[in-house]
Amino acid sequence: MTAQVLVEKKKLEKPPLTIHTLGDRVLRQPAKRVKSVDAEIRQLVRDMLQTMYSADGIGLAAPQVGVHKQVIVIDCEPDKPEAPPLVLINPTIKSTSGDVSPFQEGCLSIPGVYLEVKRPAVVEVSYRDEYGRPQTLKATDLLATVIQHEMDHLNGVLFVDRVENKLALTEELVKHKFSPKAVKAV
Ligand code: GNR
Ligand code: NI
Repeated sequence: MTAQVLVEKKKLEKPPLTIHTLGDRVLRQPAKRVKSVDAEIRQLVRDMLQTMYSADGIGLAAPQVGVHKQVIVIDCEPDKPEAPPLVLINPTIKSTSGDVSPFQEGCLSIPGVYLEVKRPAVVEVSYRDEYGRPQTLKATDLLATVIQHEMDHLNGVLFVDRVENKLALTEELVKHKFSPKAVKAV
């Protein structure tokens, strides 16, 4: 029997994991492929889900909690108790649409900062789920954006690296006490 990864969608007073913030080196290190989706990975997924719900996020990538493994959790419907979250292990992009759409993005690792990023509007992604089963998914709209945002985290890339409006970027970072020097060109 494989244990369920599902957790209650609620805020914990003391979340199991700590989220690193912009300027912290761990966010810039690439994540390694998961060799075996086992009980240890499912425990990591559970801890990541509880940490994400506690922080009011709709996505979380393992490098944000200092774990350099290709593990992502996403829940675009955190207020729907019965909607299952999405777990992406070793994700790869199979195709992207030619057309890009702009989206106001935020990141739990850069709290308070919201800026526009343009990304492909549709992505097709292959991955393993929390039981190691291969899956593919075609995503649009917010989900397509969040998947790409999370996959960037696995490569040490943050959404601020992709912001085109550099003036707005600097202003918004300084306003929230982050150093513009922490941004890397992509
Ligand atoms: O909670 C989050 N919201 C969000 C909004 C727009 C685009 C991307 C995101 S992901 C973010 C959580 C996070 O930082 N994941 O890495
Ligand atoms: Ni993020």
